[in-house]
Amino acid sequence: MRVLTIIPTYNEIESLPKTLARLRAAVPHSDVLVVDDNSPDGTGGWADDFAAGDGQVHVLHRAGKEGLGAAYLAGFAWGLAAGYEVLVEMDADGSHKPEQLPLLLDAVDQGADLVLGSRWVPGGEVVNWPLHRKVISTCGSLYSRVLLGISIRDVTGGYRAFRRSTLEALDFSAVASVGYGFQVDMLWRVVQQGMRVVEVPITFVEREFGASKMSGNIVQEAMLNVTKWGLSARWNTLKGKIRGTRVSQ
Ligand SMILES: Nc1nc2c(ncn2[C@@H]2O[C@H](COP(=O)(O)OP(=O)(O)OP(=O)(O)O)[C@@H](O)[C@H]2O)c(=O)[nH]1
Ligand SMILES: [Mg+2]
Repeated sequence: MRVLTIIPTYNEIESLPKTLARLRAAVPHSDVLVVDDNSPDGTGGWADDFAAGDGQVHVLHRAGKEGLGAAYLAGFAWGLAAGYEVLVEMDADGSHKPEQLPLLLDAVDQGADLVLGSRWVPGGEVVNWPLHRKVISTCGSLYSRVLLGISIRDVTGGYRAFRRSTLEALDFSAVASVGYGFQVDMLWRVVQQGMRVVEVPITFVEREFGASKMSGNIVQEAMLNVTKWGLSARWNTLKGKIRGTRVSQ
């Protein structure tokens, strides 16, 4: 299968070289697309130099910082146009171990439409996270599970592998969320299509270098959207039931 690993970057000059070297060594058959939002620290220029010496690495430059979601959508569009069969999401900061990518790709091979690298299934773990991050992440996933009525444990994780046909079934123009909200948004759309989502355990490692782009606004956006989607799904089910009752009367 032709695999493209997409790595969005914003000021990752310290992390990207290590992640890219590890990825190229661990999964040499995967091509790579770095999607850089004109990082002030020169990450995009560094990636260009690297790509000049490695024909499997490509760089997509965007004009400015528009959030993780917009960067991934641009990366997916690029990858689909280039004919890749599997499109992978991976952070630049070392949190997603390139050495574990084969686990995700195996699950695609076995038929999954979307594979989630999961911190919260047995065997999954988080290394070096402060307690408050664990609490936010587990509570966020629990809240989404209950509201959306899904059994998935890690809804916000960003280490994922999409089958090409999965992305082709989605309407990118309707995806407006940024940050974690983007990950939940994409997952919810895939679930609603009735496609097969599989979680595989991963070891998530807190970034060693650079600054996190996580913010209170991003958490808030995700929570608000989940509430909206969950209520709207319940409302639609209820409406269906009421209609069904009327028809059968
Ligand atoms: N192109 C682009 N990449 C981004 C943007 N925001 C974040 N990223 C990248 O997306 C990945 C995840 O971002 P992080 O800052 O690590 O966010 P996080 O993983 O949610 O937060 P931490 O766990 O604290 O690191 C990293 O590779 C970032 O460089 C953006 O606006 N544009
Ligand atoms: Mg990170």
